Amino acid sequence: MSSGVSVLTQQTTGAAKPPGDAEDVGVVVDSKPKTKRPPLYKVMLLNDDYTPMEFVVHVLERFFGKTHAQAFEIMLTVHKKGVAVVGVYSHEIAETKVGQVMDFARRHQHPLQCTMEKE
Ligand code: TYC
Repeated sequence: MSSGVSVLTQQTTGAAKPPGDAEDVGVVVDSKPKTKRPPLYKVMLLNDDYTPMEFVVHVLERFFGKTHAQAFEIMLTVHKKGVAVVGVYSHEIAETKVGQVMDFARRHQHPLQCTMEKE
């Protein structure tokens, strides 16, 4: 990131003097650089009473790149606690994951819910 201050030899006035006079050389201070990191989003799975455990494990492997052991552990956390964060992503990636899971669950007629929330 830049310092926010740059010293430039720039004309600061131009009124009655011929350009290029020494007194006309000034200092320009940049405004503060205000680049922001893009927000991140938690993607969460919610528990329900009907979606089979094996289906949730499969979702976690297929769409979230979890190993079978990781997927089983996360599934059990959701089953016991009601919800768990399964990953943190940019808005676009999070939206894609949520869409993929919701679509996959709907196609298999399971009520599994997947949501996203700004971190
Ligand atoms: N509670 C479900 C059952 O007993 C399993 C389950 C786990 C469902 C996680 C959804 O996100 C979920 N079959």
